[in-house]
Amino acid sequence: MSVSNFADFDVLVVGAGFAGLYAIHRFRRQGLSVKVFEKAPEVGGCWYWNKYPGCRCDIPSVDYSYGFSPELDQEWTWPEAYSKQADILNYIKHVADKFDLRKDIQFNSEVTAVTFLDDQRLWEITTADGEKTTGTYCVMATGGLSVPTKPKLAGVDTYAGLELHTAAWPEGVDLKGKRVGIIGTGSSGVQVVPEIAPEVEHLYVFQRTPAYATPAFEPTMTPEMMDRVKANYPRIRETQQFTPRAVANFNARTGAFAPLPDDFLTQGGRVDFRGTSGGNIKGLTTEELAELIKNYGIGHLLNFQDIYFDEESNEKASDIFRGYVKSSVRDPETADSLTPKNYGIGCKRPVRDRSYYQTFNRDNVTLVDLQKQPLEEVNPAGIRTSANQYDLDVLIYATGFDALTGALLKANITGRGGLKLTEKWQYGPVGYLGLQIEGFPNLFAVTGPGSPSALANMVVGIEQHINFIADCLAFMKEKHYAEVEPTKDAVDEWVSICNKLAEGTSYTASGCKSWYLGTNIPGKPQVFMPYIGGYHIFKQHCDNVARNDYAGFAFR
Ligand code: N01
Repeated sequence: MSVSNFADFDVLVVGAGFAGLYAIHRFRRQGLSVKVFEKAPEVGGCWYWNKYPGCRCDIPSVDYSYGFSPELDQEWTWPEAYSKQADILNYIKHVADKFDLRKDIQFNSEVTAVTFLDDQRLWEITTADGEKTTGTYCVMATGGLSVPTKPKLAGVDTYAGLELHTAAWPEGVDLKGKRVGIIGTGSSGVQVVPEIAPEVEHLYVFQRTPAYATPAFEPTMTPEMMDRVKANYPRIRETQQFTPRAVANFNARTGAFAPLPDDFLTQGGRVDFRGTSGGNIKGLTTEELAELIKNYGIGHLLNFQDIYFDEESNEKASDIFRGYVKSSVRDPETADSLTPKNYGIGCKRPVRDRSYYQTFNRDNVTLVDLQKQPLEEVNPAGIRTSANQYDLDVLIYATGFDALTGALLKANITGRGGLKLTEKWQYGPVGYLGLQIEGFPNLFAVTGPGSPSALANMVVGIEQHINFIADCLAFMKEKHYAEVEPTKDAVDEWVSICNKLAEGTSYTASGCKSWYLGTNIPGKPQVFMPYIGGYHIFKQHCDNVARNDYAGFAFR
């Protein structure tokens, strides 16, 4: 039963991934009625859809999990230190069952419109079957990487073989003995390639831009390590709140936390958002660097703070990486093609691999460098480049997502006075704290553009955002406010802060193209979308806003 006399529910939520599930639990706790709409037949969000071979998280399992329930922490045992997709999905299902969340979720329900009804001051959700439901508040828990993209290549719909996308991978795919092509060498492609290469007859990897792929962390989790984690969970959860990536840096092997640099809480902006205090690469000698890489691996390059802010340091790290590719791949021409040249390390999101480069030493794997032989068309038999026809039984798209804004824009959201979100965001996303948009009262996004989103541990960011929203709704109830939305001044200031922080970093350097910037989607406005200052600073900012009676928000 809704607290409003008019709405079907207090809170409507779109999406039953990590965010939607925690929303049910948190809003219920303060006596609000909640209804969640989910397109899939199961909970899990991106961890439901991305079932491709090799899919695994690159954030430690103990961090990439909910922090709201000490009991859940103690009862759940992670099989690996960095989890496979199936293990994360099992965890999410367990949470849904333990907290009895499924009863508030309507599965197989794609939302086709989200509309503010001006006369009733309610949000109305329409699903694909035409059903309409109203709520006082609406929370878009739709995820930042949930709208897969397929490039508009010539002949793209003519392919006659089996076509797959990593982000919509069906059960029971058998690639044994098949001629397989894969387009895309970002995080998803780099995970798939080494996993399927041993079983396929031949694998053709169609690469447009080579990645900086650094070896993934060792996933082994022993019972002793898990015991140490459980004994330290309260501190792990607390420490996450004080780090840029919302990762506690707890070493389960030794039982030690990595020390936090003193300036974490005072720097207020340009911090080491990789989550460890890596110092600067600039002053290090070749011998010192070689020793560090020998001890910590090539991925340690990403820990040096100055690679994100100083061009020369970035070039130094990028060069070392280029040498690493050369030494990993036997065929010099393939090694050259796999070497990133026109942009620096730290522009795109770090890609973690398991023997990715070594896979190109196999006889049944061919790299097709699309810079040397452009892709001309997809045809019924496969792919034709300027140099060759590649006949394929299976074609895999690992071509990524319309990130951060894609799901919000696709939901067909209309705010006050008929204002469309597509119109409001025609030049790029503008909002306050990644949470709210002017002209869309009582509508909230979770980890939207303008929040740290994918630059930090998403699960911690999600909990922080849902807690903020729930506290704000409690504040409104106490003050008898009916509507909340950000002021224009607050939005302008926040957008300007986000832009200034991103200026002059490796994320926005010339030559850098990434989904953070929207360059992967033709015609998408090119702005750096996440807040770059670090999760911990962002959280402090949100806490201050709440403490000051939600400064920057206008209430009616
Ligand atoms: O997508 P991407 P993703 N012709 O956008 C190529 C998270 N994630 O699914 O670089 C040819 O990174 C494109 O080439 P280019 C993580 O946040 C995490 O791999 O644009 N190629 C690129 O190589 C990640 O960042 C994990 O030139 C085309 C690839 O497709 C995010 O999801 C695992 C093309 C797309 O790479 C997205 O990763 C997986 C075209 N027309 C995902 N269009 C982990 O936790 C695109 N490409 C480890």
